[in-house]
Amino acid sequence: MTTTTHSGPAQGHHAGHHDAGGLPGGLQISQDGYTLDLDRSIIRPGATRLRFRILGPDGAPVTAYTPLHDRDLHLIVARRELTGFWHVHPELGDDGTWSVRLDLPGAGAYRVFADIAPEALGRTVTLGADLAVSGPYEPLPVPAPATVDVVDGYEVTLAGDLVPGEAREITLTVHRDGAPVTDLQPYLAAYGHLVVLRAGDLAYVHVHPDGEPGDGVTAPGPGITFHAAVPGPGTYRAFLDFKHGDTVRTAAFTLVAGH
Ligand SMILES: [Cu+2]
Repeated sequence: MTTTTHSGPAQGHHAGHHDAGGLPGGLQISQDGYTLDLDRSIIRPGATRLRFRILGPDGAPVTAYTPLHDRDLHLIVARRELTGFWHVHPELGDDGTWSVRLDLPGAGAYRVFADIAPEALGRTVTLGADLAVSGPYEPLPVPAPATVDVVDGYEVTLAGDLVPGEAREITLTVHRDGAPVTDLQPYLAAYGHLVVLRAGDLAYVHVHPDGEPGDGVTAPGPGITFHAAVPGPGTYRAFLDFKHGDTVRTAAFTLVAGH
Protein backbone atom coordinates (compact mmCIF):
# COMPACT_ATOMS: atom_id res chain seq x y z
CA MET A 1 0.00 0.00 0.00
CA THR A 2 0.82 2.49 0.94
CA THR A 3 1.80 3.09 1.95
CA THR A 4 2.48 4.38 3.64
CA THR A 5 1.20 1.65 3.37
CA HIS A 6 -1.82 1.51 4.97
CA SER A 7 -3.64 -1.34 6.44
CA GLY A 8 -7.06 -1.43 7.95
CA PRO A 9 -10.22 -2.81 6.48
CA ALA A 10 -9.10 -2.19 2.93
CA GLN A 11 -5.73 -3.83 3.32
CA GLY A 12 -4.94 -6.19 0.54
CA HIS A 13 -7.03 -4.26 -1.89
CA HIS A 14 -4.64 -1.54 -2.69
CA ALA A 15 -4.66 0.22 -5.96
CA GLY A 16 -1.76 -0.56 -8.17
CA HIS A 17 -2.31 -4.24 -7.90
CA HIS A 18 -5.86 -4.54 -9.09
CA ASP A 19 -6.76 -2.01 -11.68
CA ALA A 20 -7.56 -3.37 -15.07
CA GLY A 21 -4.56 -1.90 -16.82
CA GLY A 22 -2.18 -3.23 -14.21
CA LEU A 23 -0.81 0.25 -13.71
CA PRO A 24 0.98 1.23 -10.54
CA GLY A 25 -0.84 3.74 -8.34
CA GLY A 26 -0.28 7.47 -8.28
CA LEU A 27 0.22 7.93 -12.02
CA GLN A 28 -3.26 9.21 -12.70
CA ILE A 29 -5.18 12.24 -11.51
CA SER A 30 -8.39 10.33 -12.18
CA GLN A 31 -8.82 6.61 -11.75
CA ASP A 32 -11.67 4.17 -11.14
CA GLY A 33 -14.12 7.06 -11.31
CA TYR A 34 -12.39 9.15 -8.63
CA THR A 35 -10.57 12.40 -9.32
CA LEU A 36 -8.10 14.42 -7.28
CA ASP A 37 -9.19 18.02 -7.70
CA LEU A 38 -6.59 20.45 -6.35
CA ASP A 39 -7.83 23.93 -5.56
CA ARG A 40 -4.61 25.34 -7.07
CA SER A 41 -1.86 23.60 -8.98
CA ILE A 42 0.60 26.50 -8.64
CA ILE A 43 1.54 27.86 -5.21
CA ARG A 44 4.26 30.05 -3.74
CA PRO A 45 7.13 28.78 -1.60
CA GLY A 46 6.59 28.81 2.15
CA ALA A 47 3.64 28.19 4.39
CA THR A 48 0.36 27.85 2.61
CA ARG A 49 -2.93 26.02 2.92
CA LEU A 50 -3.59 23.40 0.29
CA ARG A 51 -7.22 22.64 -0.43
CA PHE A 52 -8.58 19.89 -2.61
CA ARG A 53 -11.49 17.56 -3.13
CA ILE A 54 -11.90 13.98 -4.14
CA LEU A 55 -14.63 13.88 -6.75
CA GLY A 56 -16.64 10.70 -7.09
CA PRO A 57 -18.10 9.05 -10.18
CA ASP A 58 -21.07 11.44 -10.00
CA GLY A 59 -18.80 14.50 -9.89
CA ALA A 60 -19.68 15.34 -6.31
CA PRO A 61 -17.08 15.58 -3.53
CA VAL A 62 -16.63 12.32 -1.63
CA THR A 63 -17.23 12.49 2.12
CA ALA A 64 -17.47 8.79 3.06
CA TYR A 65 -14.18 6.94 3.34
CA THR A 66 -12.96 3.70 4.88
CA PRO A 67 -10.02 4.48 7.18
CA LEU A 68 -6.55 3.27 6.19
CA HIS A 69 -4.17 3.17 9.14
CA ASP A 70 -6.45 5.26 11.31
CA ARG A 71 -6.98 8.00 8.72
CA ASP A 72 -9.50 8.60 5.97
CA LEU A 73 -6.86 10.11 3.72
CA HIS A 74 -3.10 10.17 3.63
CA LEU A 75 -1.53 12.94 1.60
CA ILE A 76 1.99 12.50 0.33
CA VAL A 77 3.85 15.36 -1.29
CA ALA A 78 7.19 14.72 -2.97
CA ARG A 79 9.56 16.73 -5.07
CA ARG A 80 9.74 15.19 -8.51
CA GLU A 81 13.48 14.66 -8.01
CA LEU A 82 12.60 12.76 -4.82
CA THR A 83 14.78 15.06 -2.73
CA GLY A 84 11.89 16.12 -0.49
CA PHE A 85 8.98 14.26 1.06
CA TRP A 86 6.03 15.17 3.26
CA HIS A 87 3.34 12.88 4.67
CA VAL A 88 0.45 14.82 6.15
CA HIS A 89 -3.15 14.29 7.19
CA PRO A 90 -5.59 16.91 5.93
CA GLU A 91 -8.90 17.65 7.60
CA LEU A 92 -12.18 17.05 5.84
CA GLY A 93 -14.78 19.82 5.86
CA ASP A 94 -18.50 19.19 5.76
CA ASP A 95 -18.62 20.19 2.12
CA GLY A 96 -16.11 17.55 1.10
CA THR A 97 -13.13 19.92 0.89
CA TRP A 98 -9.88 18.65 2.40
CA SER A 99 -7.43 21.17 3.73
CA VAL A 100 -3.93 21.01 5.14
CA ARG A 101 -1.11 23.39 5.99
CA LEU A 102 1.95 22.83 3.84
CA ASP A 103 5.33 24.47 4.03
CA LEU A 104 7.19 23.62 0.84
CA PRO A 105 10.62 25.14 1.07
CA GLY A 106 11.45 26.05 -2.47
CA ALA A 107 10.44 26.46 -6.06
CA GLY A 108 10.15 23.33 -8.11
CA ALA A 109 8.02 20.54 -9.44
CA TYR A 110 6.15 18.49 -6.89
CA ARG A 111 3.71 15.61 -6.97
CA VAL A 112 0.75 15.21 -4.62
CA PHE A 113 -0.64 11.76 -3.84
CA ALA A 114 -3.94 11.05 -2.12
CA ASP A 115 -4.17 7.55 -0.68
CA ILE A 116 -7.80 6.75 -0.03
CA ALA A 117 -10.44 4.04 0.14
CA PRO A 118 -13.74 5.66 -0.84
CA GLU A 119 -16.49 3.76 0.94
CA ALA A 120 -18.41 3.29 -2.30
CA LEU A 121 -15.35 1.92 -4.10
CA GLY A 122 -14.52 -0.67 -1.44
CA ARG A 123 -10.76 -0.64 -2.00
CA THR A 124 -7.80 1.65 -2.03
CA VAL A 125 -6.88 3.99 -4.84
CA THR A 126 -3.89 6.33 -5.01
CA LEU A 127 -4.48 9.44 -7.10
CA GLY A 128 -1.64 11.73 -8.14
CA ALA A 129 -1.51 15.33 -9.35
CA ASP A 130 1.25 17.77 -10.20
CA LEU A 131 1.85 20.78 -7.98
CA ALA A 132 4.26 23.54 -8.97
CA VAL A 133 5.91 25.88 -6.51
CA SER A 134 6.65 29.09 -8.37
CA GLY A 135 10.05 30.67 -8.76
CA PRO A 136 13.36 29.87 -10.40
CA TYR A 137 14.92 26.59 -9.43
CA GLU A 138 17.70 24.29 -10.39
CA PRO A 139 16.69 20.65 -10.86
CA LEU A 140 18.73 18.23 -8.78
CA PRO A 141 19.61 14.63 -9.55
CA VAL A 142 17.83 11.87 -7.67
CA PRO A 143 20.03 11.07 -4.63
CA ALA A 144 22.59 8.34 -5.29
CA PRO A 145 21.83 4.76 -4.18
CA ALA A 146 22.37 4.36 -0.44
CA THR A 147 21.03 2.01 2.21
CA VAL A 148 21.92 4.10 5.27
CA ASP A 149 20.41 7.42 6.25
CA VAL A 150 21.02 9.55 9.31
CA VAL A 151 18.25 11.82 10.54
CA ASP A 152 18.40 13.79 13.81
CA GLY A 153 21.04 11.43 15.20
CA TYR A 154 19.10 8.29 14.24
CA GLU A 155 20.93 5.96 11.90
CA VAL A 156 18.53 3.91 9.80
CA THR A 157 19.76 0.99 7.69
CA LEU A 158 17.80 -0.68 4.93
CA ALA A 159 18.31 -4.39 4.18
CA GLY A 160 16.69 -6.21 1.29
CA ASP A 161 16.38 -5.93 -2.46
CA LEU A 162 13.68 -4.70 -4.76
CA VAL A 163 12.99 -7.16 -7.55
CA PRO A 164 10.53 -6.27 -10.32
CA GLY A 165 7.29 -8.18 -10.05
CA GLU A 166 8.13 -9.92 -6.79
CA ALA A 167 7.04 -9.12 -3.24
CA ARG A 168 10.29 -8.81 -1.32
CA GLU A 169 11.00 -8.33 2.34
CA ILE A 170 12.60 -5.03 3.27
CA THR A 171 13.82 -4.46 6.83
CA LEU A 172 14.72 -1.07 8.23
CA THR A 173 16.76 -1.01 11.42
CA VAL A 174 16.95 2.03 13.68
CA HIS A 175 19.96 2.88 15.85
CA ARG A 176 20.68 5.92 17.97
CA ASP A 177 24.12 6.72 19.36
CA GLY A 178 25.22 3.27 18.21
CA ALA A 179 22.54 1.44 20.19
CA PRO A 180 19.50 -0.31 18.72
CA VAL A 181 16.23 1.51 19.33
CA THR A 182 13.84 -0.98 20.93
CA ASP A 183 11.08 1.36 22.01
CA LEU A 184 9.72 2.74 18.78
CA GLN A 185 6.30 4.27 19.25
CA PRO A 186 3.27 3.24 17.23
CA TYR A 187 2.48 5.80 14.57
CA LEU A 188 -0.82 5.41 12.76
CA ALA A 189 -1.16 1.77 13.84
CA ALA A 190 2.34 0.70 12.80
CA TYR A 191 5.93 1.07 13.92
CA GLY A 192 6.81 2.51 10.57
CA HIS A 193 5.31 3.65 7.31
CA LEU A 194 7.16 3.18 4.06
CA VAL A 195 6.38 4.95 0.81
CA VAL A 196 8.34 3.95 -2.28
CA LEU A 197 8.32 6.11 -5.40
CA ARG A 198 9.89 5.37 -8.77
CA ALA A 199 12.26 7.95 -10.17
CA GLY A 200 11.22 9.23 -13.58
CA ASP A 201 7.47 8.87 -13.31
CA LEU A 202 6.79 8.78 -9.56
CA ALA A 203 4.85 5.53 -9.70
CA TYR A 204 3.60 4.95 -6.17
CA VAL A 205 4.52 1.55 -4.83
CA HIS A 206 2.35 -0.10 -2.28
CA VAL A 207 4.14 -1.48 0.71
CA HIS A 208 2.64 -3.63 3.42
CA PRO A 209 3.99 -3.60 6.98
CA ASP A 210 4.71 -6.99 8.48
CA GLY A 211 2.85 -7.04 11.80
CA GLU A 212 1.52 -4.24 13.92
CA PRO A 213 1.79 -2.90 17.46
CA GLY A 214 -0.07 -5.00 19.98
CA ASP A 215 -0.28 -8.16 17.88
CA GLY A 216 1.92 -10.00 20.38
CA VAL A 217 4.73 -10.77 17.93
CA THR A 218 5.83 -7.46 16.44
CA ALA A 219 8.66 -5.88 18.42
CA PRO A 220 8.93 -2.08 18.75
CA GLY A 221 12.27 -2.03 16.96
CA PRO A 222 15.02 -1.95 16.16
CA GLY A 223 13.85 -3.66 12.96
CA ILE A 224 10.73 -2.75 11.00
CA THR A 225 9.79 -5.15 8.23
CA PHE A 226 7.77 -4.52 5.10
CA HIS A 227 6.86 -6.31 1.91
CA ALA A 228 7.33 -4.30 -1.23
CA ALA A 229 6.60 -5.19 -4.85
CA VAL A 230 7.94 -2.82 -7.47
CA PRO A 231 6.34 -2.74 -10.90
CA GLY A 232 9.50 -2.84 -12.99
CA PRO A 233 13.20 -2.15 -13.18
CA GLY A 234 14.34 1.30 -12.23
CA THR A 235 15.53 3.56 -9.47
CA TYR A 236 13.29 3.90 -6.46
CA ARG A 237 13.33 6.17 -3.46
CA ALA A 238 11.99 4.77 -0.18
CA PHE A 239 10.81 7.06 2.61
CA LEU A 240 10.36 5.66 6.11
CA ASP A 241 8.30 7.51 8.71
CA PHE A 242 9.00 6.34 12.26
CA LYS A 243 8.17 7.71 15.69
CA HIS A 244 10.44 7.88 18.72
CA GLY A 245 10.56 10.32 21.62
CA ASP A 246 7.15 11.60 20.51
CA THR A 247 8.56 12.87 17.23
CA VAL A 248 7.95 11.49 13.75
CA ARG A 249 11.02 11.53 11.53
CA THR A 250 11.59 10.47 7.94
CA ALA A 251 14.58 8.53 6.66
CA ALA A 252 15.12 8.15 2.91
CA PHE A 253 16.98 5.65 0.73
CA THR A 254 17.63 5.16 -2.97
CA LEU A 255 17.44 1.63 -4.37
CA VAL A 256 17.93 0.18 -7.81
CA ALA A 257 15.67 -2.69 -8.91
CA GLY A 258 16.61 -5.13 -11.64
CA HIS A 259 19.14 -4.91 -14.45
CU1 LIG B 1 -0.67 8.96 6.47
